[in-house]
Amino acid sequence: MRWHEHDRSGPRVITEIRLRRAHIDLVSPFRTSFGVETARDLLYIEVSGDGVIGWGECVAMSEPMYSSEYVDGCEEVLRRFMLPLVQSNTTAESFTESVRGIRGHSMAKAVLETALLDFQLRGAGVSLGTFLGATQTRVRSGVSVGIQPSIEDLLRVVQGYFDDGYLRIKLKIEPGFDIEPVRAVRTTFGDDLLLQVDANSAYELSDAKHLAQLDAFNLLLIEQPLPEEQVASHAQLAKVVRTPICLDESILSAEVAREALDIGACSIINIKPGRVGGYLEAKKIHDLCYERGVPVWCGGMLETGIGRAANLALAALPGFTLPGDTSASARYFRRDVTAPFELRNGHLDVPTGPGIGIDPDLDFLDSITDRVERVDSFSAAH
Ligand code: SMG
Ligand code: MG
Repeated sequence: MRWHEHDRSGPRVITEIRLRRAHIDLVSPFRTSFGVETARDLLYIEVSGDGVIGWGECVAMSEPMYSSEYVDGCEEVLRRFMLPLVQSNTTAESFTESVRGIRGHSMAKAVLETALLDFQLRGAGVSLGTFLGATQTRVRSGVSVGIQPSIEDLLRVVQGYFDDGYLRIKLKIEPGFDIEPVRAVRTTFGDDLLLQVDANSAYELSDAKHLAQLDAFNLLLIEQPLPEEQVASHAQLAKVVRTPICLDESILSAEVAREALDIGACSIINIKPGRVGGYLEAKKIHDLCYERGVPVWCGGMLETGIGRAANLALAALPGFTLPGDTSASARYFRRDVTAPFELRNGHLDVPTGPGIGIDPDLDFLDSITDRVERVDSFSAAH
């Protein structure tokens, strides 16, 4: 479905673009196999015109540890190579076409594409969920649990999320914190708990036998055990490990997803719009997997309410049959930049308003903002 099919009043004209940098503390440190996050270094793009503001939130972290992108680098490539391509009538679709020649930098592309998409959908009075083809009004919510100092700490943290009502628990693992923590959680919480693990590429193919010990715990999946580039090695690993392999970091586009599925590198995919260049490419991956009966779920990058709202719209598509890392605002922040997303019976509601369906609390957002700048390359072009 194209956005103009819904358009009630003609396209809005973009008159200004702003780039905002902000920061917000996490409620607790989040440790993965690649590092510890204690705060979120934020970059938002605001596309405005005719009284409408479209918002995008960049998912890159402050350091290039999850992937090669990092938030200051995103700002640089946006300013130098992407924002100058935007004109008053640029749409998400035309922008995506125009940056096809820029290699990589998916997270930078995604934040601008999302702001453009939100702008045009708000102008047309259409929700992002409707635009993408959402079939659910609320989505099942999972939570990602960081590596803890001890198994005792892990059990306490998991108990807290279990009591909150999360419907699926994901444990971050790394060599030295894998089999025993998983065993402890499985034993303590029983066989009915939906449980999965995420290694963030911390293992090698030679660890296959070690990882096969996880087969004893009836996990939903093991996420990204091997390095991003080693897609074919995952197909080898899948021959040794019975637990389904899910790829995250490796899946950079619908084409990579197709190839990974074709060679048996994974049987489940974690879709993160930021990692694949935006919601249009994310939908393509969904459609491909849906057609093939491959389950997908929506990943998370510690987003504030702006990014979370958009992810919920995506997670409402019919192929998202597994709970995602779409947790409530309180799992991340003492106060969110939007009205908080709250868990109700383990679900989050999908916003229904135009575009991403939620507005930031500007007073609060301003209070955590380091700088907001009008983008000159855009204004100079008009
Ligand atoms: O948003 O709840 C969230 C984070 C979920 O574990 C999560 N994300 O590899 O899937 C992943 C990680 C990447 C971010 S870690 C800082
Ligand atoms: Mg992951």
